[in-house]
Amino acid sequence: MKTVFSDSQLSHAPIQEISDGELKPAVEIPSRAEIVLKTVKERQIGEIVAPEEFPIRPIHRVHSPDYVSFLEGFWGKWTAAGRTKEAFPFVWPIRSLRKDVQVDHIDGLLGRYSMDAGTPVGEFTYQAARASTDTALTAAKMILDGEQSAFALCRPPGHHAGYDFFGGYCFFNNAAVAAQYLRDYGLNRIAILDVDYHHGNGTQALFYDRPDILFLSIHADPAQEYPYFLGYADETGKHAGTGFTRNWPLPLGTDWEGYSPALEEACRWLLVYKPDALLVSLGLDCFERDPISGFKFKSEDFTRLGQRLAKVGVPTIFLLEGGYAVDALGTNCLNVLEGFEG
Ligand code: Q9C
Ligand code: ZN
Repeated sequence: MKTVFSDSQLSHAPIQEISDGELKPAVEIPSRAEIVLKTVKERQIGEIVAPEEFPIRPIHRVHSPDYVSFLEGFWGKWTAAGRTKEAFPFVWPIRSLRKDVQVDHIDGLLGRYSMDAGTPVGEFTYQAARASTDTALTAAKMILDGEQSAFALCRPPGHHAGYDFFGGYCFFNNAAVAAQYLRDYGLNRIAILDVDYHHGNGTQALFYDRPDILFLSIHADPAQEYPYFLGYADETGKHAGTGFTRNWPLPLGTDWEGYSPALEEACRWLLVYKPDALLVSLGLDCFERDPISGFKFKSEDFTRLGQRLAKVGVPTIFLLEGGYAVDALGTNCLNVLEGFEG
């Protein structure tokens, strides 16, 4: 399987994040991608190619143009306001506040276009997010060109990002942009299986009313874990998309034994749906030593995950999402990919 990656994705380099009432060292850091890339080379799973540079159009198919422009112009506006460090939002237009005013202040804009205060935005965030999406799109193009699998080594991740907001370390929804691209270039049915530890709220919301993109997610119960406000079992889609979203929220402490029945059910949905392509939002944060997560996967369990997905028998793109136990990230990621390749 080919891997897509660009050094430009390393330029987004958060320093700190707001967590548990203090500023802590950021966990979504460039070394995550570097160790995965290093392990791809060591285990020789295939060629590593740089992404093609795509125009903005495929991103505009999923994200609002004003959100994209906000991210693009963010650093200029931030520094023009005299700010020098990375940025965090701190005020949001929620219940009782006005959503219809055209905010122009940078702190207002940060809240207007975000879902949380835990996602630092820096000088090169836009550039890296574009490169990350280019990586996903290049992998999608490989599938259109007849490859049976591809690995998009995306960073920053994407699955929490929505139509017009960033959050959860995500800026552009790489999996969603790739899925829409596959639809626009000839495939009829796309399935997204999100195995990141956190619910993929952005991806789910983007396709919630659509039957042409099936969204399946196995994750920590949002009653106990971020993102708290989406990812419950009763969310199954709406309008024409009714029945085309499925969630398996699992309790903290879930290990492979607790996880695999949900995975079996998800795979059965894939067999029924018969997608033309499968996109796997591949978070590796189910790992037992992940510093911000509460599942109990061992490294060998990631091999099992890859093996099970191979049996689905559909052209598959793996897109890196979360996973923060940096020292084990390469091993766990390549275990999935090698398990899949058999
Ligand atoms: N005290 C992804 O895995 N909250 N995003 C962490 C820690 C945000 C994770 C709070 C978690 C977002 C792509
Ligand atoms: Zn995650």
